[in-house]
Amino acid sequence: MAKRNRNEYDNDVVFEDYFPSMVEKLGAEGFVNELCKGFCLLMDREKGAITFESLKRNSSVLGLSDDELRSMLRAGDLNGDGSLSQMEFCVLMFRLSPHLMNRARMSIA
Ligand SMILES: [Ca+2]
Repeated sequence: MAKRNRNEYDNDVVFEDYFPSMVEKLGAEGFVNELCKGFCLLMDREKGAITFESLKRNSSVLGLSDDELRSMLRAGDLNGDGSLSQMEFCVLMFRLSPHLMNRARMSIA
């Protein structure tokens, strides 16, 4: 019986550990696409943005405490509306990984 290995977003995936190998594998453009998928997983579907509540629902996946979730929100919330838009989320993820940012800039430019 052939087994398909498509469940890359299972609960045991740790985001930060996953980044470098993902960029290797996907290239910067593919990495951004994966970020967008990550955003869709984490966002509040009614608001279309990541909120503290929507992060909290996924806190077991992220492995972060309430305080860490709050500081993640604060760090990424550029316009101060208390939630992360898709753009803010991508910017935050890149900021959390400075060397990835450099590589992405090189391949996008
Ligand atoms: Ca915001």
